[in-house]
Amino acid sequence: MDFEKLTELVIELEVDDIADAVKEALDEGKDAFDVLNSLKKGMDEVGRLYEEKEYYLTELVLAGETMKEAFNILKPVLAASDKSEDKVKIILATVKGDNHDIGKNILSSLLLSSGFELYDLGMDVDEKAIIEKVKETGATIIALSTLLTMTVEHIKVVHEALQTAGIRDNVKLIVGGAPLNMELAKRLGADDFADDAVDGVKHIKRLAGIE
Ligand code: B12
Repeated sequence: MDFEKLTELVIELEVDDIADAVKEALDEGKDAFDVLNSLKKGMDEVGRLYEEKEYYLTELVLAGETMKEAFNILKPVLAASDKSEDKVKIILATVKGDNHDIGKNILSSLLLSSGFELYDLGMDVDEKAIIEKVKETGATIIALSTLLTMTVEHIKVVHEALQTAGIRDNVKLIVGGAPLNMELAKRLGADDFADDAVDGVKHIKRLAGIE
């Protein structure tokens, strides 16, 4: 299994074949980080095709699923490696009261393939769980998703709970989801907003001082 083929499988959204291909590459003795890089290359291309409107949301969702399948195989191998130190830690969640996670999961795949250490808390997550995780992991970035107008206010709840806990200045808060825009995000206490996952990764890299 060569690296170009792995990249191709991601671009072609081969969700059913990717796990076997990754297994094959690892069985051949290929380095898990090189495998990850070839998958990331595919994901970068998917991002580019999306930005150029050759791919749409359906393709982005499928690419997310494809990466998820690949990560299921890669994760334990990567976790066992000592190269995974000094990574920027990110907490990702859909806010309390909101059970939409498709967009969050796309962002999750993109962040993992960009080499971040990710703590995905899932959906319907309250401020207590987020603060606990920040304290436990020392994460410096919190990324929150919300799709419901009804739940956007929960971003403010998280922002204020971080202030109360005295750790607001230790983290950057970025938010996304259809009912939001930069102005509203800032009003709710967030530091940043991005309107899609591809752009979200770019913003997060900037917040982390990587690019
Ligand atoms: C799928 C869906 C559901 C599924 C969710 C399944 C799941 N596991 O996620 C189910 C059926 C469970 C559902 C339930 C409900 N839903 Co619904 N749902 C949708 C639907 C059709 C698609 C959402 C979606 O996944 N889009 C695809 C993803 C990829 O897009 P996305 O989430 O916007 O994410 C992108 C960006 O926003 C961004 N992004 C997202 N999060 C983040 C975070 C960060 C940090 C960053 C940087 C970027 C980022 O990146 C993503 C990719 O580029 C939308 C309508 C629509 N067309 O959007 C309604 C919609 C969101 N739902 C709606 C409603 C009202 C509901 C219900 C209340 C319905 C009901 N009466 O029960 C319940 C709520 C349940 C709850 N408590 O959450 C409304 C919300 C209206 C509003 N403004 O409040 C919508 C808009 C439909 C409508 N037009 O009325 N829903």
